[in-house]
Amino acid sequence: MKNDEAITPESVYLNRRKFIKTGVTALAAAPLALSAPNLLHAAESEDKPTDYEEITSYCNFYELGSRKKDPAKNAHWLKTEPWSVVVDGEVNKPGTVPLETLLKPHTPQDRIYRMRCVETWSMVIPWQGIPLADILKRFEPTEKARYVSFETLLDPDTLKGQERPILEWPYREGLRLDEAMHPLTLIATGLYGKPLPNQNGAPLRLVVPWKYGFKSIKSIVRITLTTEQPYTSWNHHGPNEYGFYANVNPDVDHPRWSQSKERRIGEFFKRDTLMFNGYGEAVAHLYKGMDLKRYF
Ligand SMILES: Nc1nc2c(c(=O)[nH]1)N[C@H]1C(S)=C(S)[C@@H](COP(=O)(O)O)O[C@H]1N2
Ligand SMILES: [Mo]
Repeated sequence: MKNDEAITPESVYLNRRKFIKTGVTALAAAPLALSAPNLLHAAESEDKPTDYEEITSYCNFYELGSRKKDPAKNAHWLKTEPWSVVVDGEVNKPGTVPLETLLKPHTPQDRIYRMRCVETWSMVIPWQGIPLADILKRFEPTEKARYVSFETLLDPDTLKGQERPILEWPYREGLRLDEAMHPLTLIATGLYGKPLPNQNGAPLRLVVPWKYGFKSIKSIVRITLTTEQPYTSWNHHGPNEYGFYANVNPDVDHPRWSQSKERRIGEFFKRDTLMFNGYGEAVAHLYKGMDLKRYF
């Protein structure tokens, strides 16, 4: 895949850094008086976006193969039309997500987020999308809703990765409701100003920038609000290795490797991993009083 003119030039994203810095200053000065837009600008990444080529060719999407280059190569296995996303469970108005409006090229907002994989690589990705909260509110979560469960398409005939029992398919992830409603939590429908490539989770995927990459489930077909903590694929696969919370935390090692450093794709030297992937000012309050070594 090659960059072309349709891609918003990198300079446009880099020019926004000044704007973002203003947000950071505001945050330091008055952390409690923050409006949501300021908080978002503060939390957005000041780092240089990773090349489009890297973002779309170095992927984790086991349904399309388990090596990093497989999802781009096998992207055509995923058929995104027709597509529908059901929202059900603890909501007053169950139904389907209005994809016609959501996937229109000009409706989504730009968000530049740092992403950190539990495998210790990271990227900076200019996403387009809309906050998950804006979607969930339309379905009116009930008073009993406490968690949100997400499911990827199940279709082993075409998604050949699902023929192998690496995980229990379909891929499933979950968030606590307050995490799901946080303004940083995004349903992404594009990157670099272009529709989401299949290998990055078309037509829509979750992005939770303060958590390890596996929380950011791709190619979603179902969102269920629940009263109990939902099943999640990686937690089921290895409960000692992949916690339900999966917050980026340099102090909690994966049992088989350290989480204290990361390699930004495109860079040579490793950098220190930041608590909550650097989004602590925006999200630490969600975990007040919790032992994050126990709830890892
Ligand atoms: N359905 C599905 N979603 C998934 C995965 C997957 O294998 N299947 N991999 C996860 C992991 S481990 C990571 S790090 C991110 C990677 O997103 P990217 O390939 O767009 O960078 O997707 C996450 N979402
Ligand atoms: Mo990951």
